[in-house]
Amino acid sequence: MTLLTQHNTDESLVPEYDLPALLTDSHGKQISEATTWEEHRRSEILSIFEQEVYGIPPLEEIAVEVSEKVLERMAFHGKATIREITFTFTNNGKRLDAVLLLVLPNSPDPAAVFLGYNFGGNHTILPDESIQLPKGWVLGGPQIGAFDHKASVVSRGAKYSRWPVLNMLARGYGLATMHYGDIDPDFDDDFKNGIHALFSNSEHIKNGNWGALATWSWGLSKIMDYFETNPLINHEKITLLGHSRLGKAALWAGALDKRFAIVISNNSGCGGAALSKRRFGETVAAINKNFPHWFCKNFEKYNENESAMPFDQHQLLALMAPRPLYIASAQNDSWADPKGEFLSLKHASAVYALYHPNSTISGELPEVNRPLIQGKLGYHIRTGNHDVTPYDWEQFMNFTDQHFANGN
Ligand code: GTR
Repeated sequence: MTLLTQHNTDESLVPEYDLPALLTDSHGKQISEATTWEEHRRSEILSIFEQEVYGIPPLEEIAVEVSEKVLERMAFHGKATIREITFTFTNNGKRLDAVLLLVLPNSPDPAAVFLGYNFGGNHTILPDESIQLPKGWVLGGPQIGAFDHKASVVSRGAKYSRWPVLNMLARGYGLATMHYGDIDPDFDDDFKNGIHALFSNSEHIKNGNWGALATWSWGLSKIMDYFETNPLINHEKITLLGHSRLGKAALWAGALDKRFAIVISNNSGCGGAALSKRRFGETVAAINKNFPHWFCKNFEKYNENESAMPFDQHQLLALMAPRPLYIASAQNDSWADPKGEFLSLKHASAVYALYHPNSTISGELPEVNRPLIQGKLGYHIRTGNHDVTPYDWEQFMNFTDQHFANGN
C-alpha cells in the first residue's frame, strides 16, 4: 500500500478553528474547581474519546499468567538484572504470549521504572544474546534486519540509541519494554489477530469498535497490573512513554489508567498530542486511510471534516491532570505538527491550573532545544527529525527526577 503523505506545512494555510471547551460541560455549565472537573467533566471527555476516537474497551476479563525468567544477574558490570516476563493471555481456548524485557538496578529499593513499547522487538534494545526475538509479526524493515515482517539476529542492539539503559540505571531507574506487535500486529486484518482474537464479543470488535491503538493501551495497563505484584518495582513511580504511534497509545493508556504517575509523548502527532483542527501535517483523513485499523470507525466521520469534531486533542492531554505530563516535538517533524502539539498542551494547561496555578502555559512555542518546564507540564522542540534521541531522554529523565524527588 502506498501511504498518503502529502500535507500542509504552511502556517498561513491553517484554517480558522474553534477549540471545543475544556471547562464548560455538556449542559453549558462552567467548571472552575478540580473536584467538579474530576467527578464530572473528566468522564464526559473520556467517553467522547472512547466513542469517537479510540473505541470502547471490551469489559470482558482475559485471564493472564505471568512467568519470570532471569537472563543475567550481573549485567552492566553488576549494575542491573535483566529479566524476561512472559504474559500469557488466554480466553475461549485461544492464547497469546507477550514478552516484557525488564532491566532493574541491583539495589535493595524498589525501582522507579520507565515503561514503553518498542517498534522492532526487545532484542533491538540490547545486544545480549539471551534476549528472545519476537516470534510473530514485526514492522521492522531491511534497515534493521527484519525481512517479511520477521525479526532476525542482525538487529540485536540496533535501537540502543532509542533506549539509553545505562543512563537510566545511573539515575536509579529501571526500564520495561515490550514489542508492541506482541499485543496486536500493526496491520489491517479486520481485527482478527493479536489480542482482538481472544475476546468473545466479536461483533463489537469486528465492527472496528476497538482499534489497534486501544489494544496497545490495554496491554500497558496489563503490564501495570503486573508491576503492582512485583516488590522490586515501585509501582507508584512508573513513567509511561511512547514515540509516534506508540506515543498515541501511551497517551490513551495514561488517560484511561491513572496509575501511571508520569506520561511522556514523543512526536505523537495526529491522534496523539497534536490538535487535529489545525489540519497541519498529518490529517484525520490521512491517518484513517493509511492506518484503517488504528482508531474506531466513528473517527472516520471526521475525515476532511475536522470542524465537526466536538473534541480535540488538548482534551485528551487534560485527562492526564494532575499528573506530570511531558510533550516532545522535533523541528523537522512537520508531519506530527510540532506547533499543534505545543498548542494542545498549552490549552490543556487550563485544567492543570485548577490544581496548580504554576502549571499555566501562556507563552508561544519555545525556541528549539530550550525545554519549557511549567509546574507539572513540560515541553520541548529539539532540532532534528522524527525519532527518539539521547537529547529527548535527557529531558525526560530530568523531568522525571524532578517530579519523583518532589514526591510527584
Ligand atoms: C506515520 C504515521 C504517524 C506516526 C508514525 C510512526 O507513518 O502517519 O501518525 O504514528 O507513522 O508511528 O512512526
